[in-house]
Amino acid sequence: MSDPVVGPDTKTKPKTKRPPMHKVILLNDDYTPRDFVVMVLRSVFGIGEGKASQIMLTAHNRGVCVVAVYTKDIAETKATEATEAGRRAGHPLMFTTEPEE
Ligand code: TYC
Repeated sequence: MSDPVVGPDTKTKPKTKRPPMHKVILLNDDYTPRDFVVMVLRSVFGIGEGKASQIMLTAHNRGVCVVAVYTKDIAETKATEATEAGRRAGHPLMFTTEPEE
């Protein structure tokens, strides 16, 4: 007897999908000093001075600004760390996350 012919497993997806990405979003408030926001963007997200100032100003003027995009875990960890840095200094600074598209 010949062996049964087994075709390729069409149900197995190739494992080339990138993980879904999540945005970290900076929210404006009326109290946190601008310099403090820039300092947090630089220290927590490793963003340079010029870009950090732009992000801060966009949030200041429009209410929110996307800071960066990461995998879910990293986005949540950084948003918490940055919000916590504000809280420790007595500022209401807030970062949130949301899935990208
Ligand atoms: N609006 C704040 C102020 O006028 C500065 C600020 C900018 C705070 C951006 C938060 O996400 C922010 N002092």
